[in-house]
Amino acid sequence: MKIKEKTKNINQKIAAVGLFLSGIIVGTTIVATVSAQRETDKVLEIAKARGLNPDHIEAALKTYHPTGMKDEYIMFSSGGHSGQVIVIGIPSMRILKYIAVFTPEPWQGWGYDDENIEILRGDLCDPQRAKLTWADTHHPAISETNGDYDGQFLFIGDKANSRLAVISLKDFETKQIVCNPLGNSNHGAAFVTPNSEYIIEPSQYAVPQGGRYAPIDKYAEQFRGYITFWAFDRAKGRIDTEKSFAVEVPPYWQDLCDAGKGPSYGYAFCNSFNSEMATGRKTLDSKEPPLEVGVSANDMDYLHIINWKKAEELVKAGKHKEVVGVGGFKFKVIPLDVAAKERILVFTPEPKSPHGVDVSPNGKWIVVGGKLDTNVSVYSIEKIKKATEANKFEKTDRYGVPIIAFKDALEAQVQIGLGPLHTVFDDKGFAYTSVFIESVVAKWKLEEWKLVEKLPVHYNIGHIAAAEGDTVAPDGKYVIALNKWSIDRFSPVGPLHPQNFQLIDISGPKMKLLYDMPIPLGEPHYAQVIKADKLSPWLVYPEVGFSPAKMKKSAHAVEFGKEKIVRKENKVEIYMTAIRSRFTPEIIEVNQGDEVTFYITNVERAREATHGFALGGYNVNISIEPGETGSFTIKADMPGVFPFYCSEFCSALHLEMAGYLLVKPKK
Ligand code: K7E
Ligand code: CUA
Repeated sequence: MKIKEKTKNINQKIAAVGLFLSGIIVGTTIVATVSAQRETDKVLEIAKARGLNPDHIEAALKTYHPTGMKDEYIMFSSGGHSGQVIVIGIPSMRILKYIAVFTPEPWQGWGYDDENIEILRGDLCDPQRAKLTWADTHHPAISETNGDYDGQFLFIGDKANSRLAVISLKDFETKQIVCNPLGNSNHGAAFVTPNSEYIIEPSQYAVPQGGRYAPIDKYAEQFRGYITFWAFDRAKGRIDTEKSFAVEVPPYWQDLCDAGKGPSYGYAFCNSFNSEMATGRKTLDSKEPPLEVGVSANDMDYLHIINWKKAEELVKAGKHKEVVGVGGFKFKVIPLDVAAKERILVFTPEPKSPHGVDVSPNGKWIVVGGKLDTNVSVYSIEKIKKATEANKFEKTDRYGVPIIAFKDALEAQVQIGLGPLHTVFDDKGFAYTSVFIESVVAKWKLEEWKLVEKLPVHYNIGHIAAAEGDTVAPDGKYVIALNKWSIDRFSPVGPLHPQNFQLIDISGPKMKLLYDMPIPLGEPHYAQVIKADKLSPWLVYPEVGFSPAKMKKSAHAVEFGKEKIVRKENKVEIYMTAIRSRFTPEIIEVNQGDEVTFYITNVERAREATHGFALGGYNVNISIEPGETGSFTIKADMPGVFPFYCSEFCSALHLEMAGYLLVKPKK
């Protein structure tokens, strides 16, 4: 009986979809003509042959983009340990670009061009970090104005090496990398304050101040964490390292942060998960607990509440120290005792192996997920401020940091499932939390503090992203589950599986799974989703001879017809132009041992007329986009004849776009 009813239901649904499809097929008239009916039958036949049910058909209709149709949203996803950023169209889930950030990438010429080699070396980077060729990117952050994405810049952190990158969304290229001289790992980077005044980078694994050596049994005395506030100079599009500062914090292994907004503007909230200060087994036969046990011993760790507005004033008043860090670089630090005394740093307990912290769109609520908890814990900024102003603390920690009692800061706990991690929001007052252990997205209602629905995802969701879902004005519509495991979702490709991004429709009363997208590049962590029309990238560079690194006309640009070769002793400079389908000059002869620099200007103004410059044997491939001046330098120590050619298929005579570098041997 029940099965019959169900079948009837499905049949009705299919008929409804059929009617809907016939409506589409006949276009403006809704009259189901005979030919439309035939088309509908054909569609339903395909669906039947492929085993698709009405939900699948609906999902296909909501995600399919015929040729030329563009996506409504753009997602910037971390590329995990690929060290890159992945740009994805939503809802089609098509990959649009990998932005080269910390890792060399030949198509973009990233790491081969002189100017971007310099960016990769980084600012404030010690010699070791200046040589790195990979990173573990975790959290991308789009620049904000008044708490809303403005589409101008993107920031992303490198967990492995405590670095931060600035990407311009004018050309989707990396403009700056900074190293944090205070330590060797971060995690929460990058999170921006509501006007991108600062980019927040918390350290993760505590190390001795400034990256010095200290024995592990001096952990409590000498190891420290840092919450770094990198000052962003929007006009220059660069981090101003001089104006940046850090707040020293106890060695509790800080995790993610989020910036307050509205009533919580001026604050940053950061998690920690090793208030035990566990240091693992110091010897192989040690009876001490291993790290994962030691670090998880306490039921509570500390939510760090940082008043960055006040910290900024203290730095202006000179109440900071200059710490000499890794590589001898100096950095402004507000010492822990000052931070505690001035109430720049205040704690409140947070349960059970905390991970994500996310501020609600109205700025009133701070949502914390605990990896081993079944609740999300919601804190009230009003209560936090009230307790701080009234000096109502239950105690201080061993470093003198005041602690607000859990009950004095907590607004509510919502039981949503085992292992809540990260939370994003929609435009209707709902929150969506990733629940790792249970493998679900949990939808719950803010202010009613009630679980509404759980949707299974495949599998073990880490982060979660929503359309503008961490701004003051989320769009609703879509949530993307950033699942860590795909297991059986795709055709097997060996033991290393891709991750699985799942697109979820949240526009209706029930969440609906629309699409599975494999991510085969690295393990992404966070992603942000911006309305596509907020981006206005260049289609060609604004003028001929443009340097993307300097974001202005290159000093080495050359006009078409004014190409030249300049020799000064054993230095040779080649000022070359590229245009379909010719490099000028084409034949270049140098002597073995010369230092040879090519400055190549792509004089094209046409969209897509990119030329690549590939030089075999010397490890060179640069990308010279329309208007760009690219450059590279080689030491011509290999004698011989080396063909160079254009590595982008730019025209019918693209193979002919070539030349020779002749390196004449020493006698
Ligand atoms: Cu934001 Cu993966 Cu770095 Cu959680 S972390 S999943
Ligand atoms: Cu230029 Cu191919």
